Amino acid sequence: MKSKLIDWPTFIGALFLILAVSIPLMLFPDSGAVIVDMANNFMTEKFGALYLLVGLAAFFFLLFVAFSKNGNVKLGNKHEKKEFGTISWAAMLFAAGIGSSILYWAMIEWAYYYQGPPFGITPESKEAISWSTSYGIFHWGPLAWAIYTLPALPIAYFYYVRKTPVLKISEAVRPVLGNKIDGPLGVIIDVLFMFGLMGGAGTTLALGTPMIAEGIHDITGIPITLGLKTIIMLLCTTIFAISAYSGLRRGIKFLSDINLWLALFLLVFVVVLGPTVFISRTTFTSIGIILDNFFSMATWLEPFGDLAGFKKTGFPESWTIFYWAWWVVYAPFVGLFVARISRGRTIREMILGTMIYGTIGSVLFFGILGNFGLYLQLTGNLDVIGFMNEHGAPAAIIAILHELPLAQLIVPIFTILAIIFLATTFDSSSYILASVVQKEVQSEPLRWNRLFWAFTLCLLPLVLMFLGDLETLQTASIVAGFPVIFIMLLLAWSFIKASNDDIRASKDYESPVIYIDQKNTKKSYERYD
Ligand code: NM2
Repeated sequence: MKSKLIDWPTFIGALFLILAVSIPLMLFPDSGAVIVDMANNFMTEKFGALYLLVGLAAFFFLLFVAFSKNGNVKLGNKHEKKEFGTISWAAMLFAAGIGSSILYWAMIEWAYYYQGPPFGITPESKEAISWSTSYGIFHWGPLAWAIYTLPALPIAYFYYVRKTPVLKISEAVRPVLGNKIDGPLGVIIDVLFMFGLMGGAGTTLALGTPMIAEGIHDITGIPITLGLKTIIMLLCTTIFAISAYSGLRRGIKFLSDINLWLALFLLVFVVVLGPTVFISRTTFTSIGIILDNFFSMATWLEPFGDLAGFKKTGFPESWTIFYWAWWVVYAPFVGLFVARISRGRTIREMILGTMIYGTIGSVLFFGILGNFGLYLQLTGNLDVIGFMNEHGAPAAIIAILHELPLAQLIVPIFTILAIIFLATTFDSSSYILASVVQKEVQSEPLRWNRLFWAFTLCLLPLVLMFLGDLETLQTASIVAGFPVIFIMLLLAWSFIKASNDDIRASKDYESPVIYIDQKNTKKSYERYD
């Protein structure tokens, strides 16, 4: 019986938690928004240091693992080839982990920093401009990608090395929590992860939908109404539901490949036909600024903000902390996904690949798209900031694109790319949500199950949009991310514990690629049972 494959407590638990949060928000949108706001402020102000610590800790932990013996371990059998070539692998990784938000923020993040810079710098000064081109890259840079990679370690390890056919977060913490994860504790861990991912997805949809609506409005002249936004959400859901339904190799890989080519086209177009020299010089300089200030950027919490009459900017709460929370909620999902596509690679390849390709991708988007907008601002061709303050960020994004040659072509391409970027994040999310509510995943989770989560991911933001507005959802990641921080800790610990045990027992301890024979893992595995 197929329904026996479903892990009903997790399935129902996740659904229940989502409804328990959404229904009150739907019924009382105004007080709901106030409460969400309070919860956000509470989390970011009281636990800011904890969120920032996650970024730094994940980064150093991964570097340590990559260059230790643990990094030599091969994910899979001894002579197994890589399941996906490196380009497809990097494209899928980027397409899954990054959604339409990169188009949104790469285009416009600088404009916020320009007006509201960190470190007490005068807004709109030359210094503020330098920071404005660097901070976006930092928020999508190596620390952020490290947050994404960490959960992939234990998950890939248990799936391909110990060959446990379960794609679940709870399974990946078995070495630390032992049998307890077979009871309610395991269900709680999986449900909290699913809840986090849905919060992150809510943030993504809440930002992506207005931008896509603006693009469609620009192309067709259809006014931006609730109806248009609803159609957009439904259209995106249909695309990603079909993709998730067709599975990993056909649907998800196919969309990721188109995504890659379209994105490359857009980037090359802007670099070549835009201010090439300005873009390259500014991007290069930003990398230097980030390297020079890496630790200050990673730890700045504005501790004297409102003391001694200083003016608090709220920059850390609105940006770095919010961002880390947003990466955290997506991280176990990206981990599950990266793990799933990394068969045949070593742990080191997986870690360095994710951090390096991921960061390069972010640098390209922010460097090219962001600096193009900045160029328009500085040369006076378009007052992006004035426009944004008056008409909002999505309209400013489209206005920037209009400054390119062949804008009639570029706006549709940008809009389609945004839809595909959204779809490639959501198809893999529903694929993973479906995997987590199954007791076992041999090759792919059940089809109806994938479809179910595809629609659930979109349904709630849709209803919330009708009743309130999307703004409440934009910061959903912060609250939903809090419990996930602790799950991240368990994941790291669990990986080290299990892989150290196995490596010690392995015959090719000294070789550059360590293949772990499952027979040797048995003993250590049994200890946890
Ligand atoms: N992250 C990368 O909306 C999206 O692009 C999905 C967002 C966590 C900031 C991920």
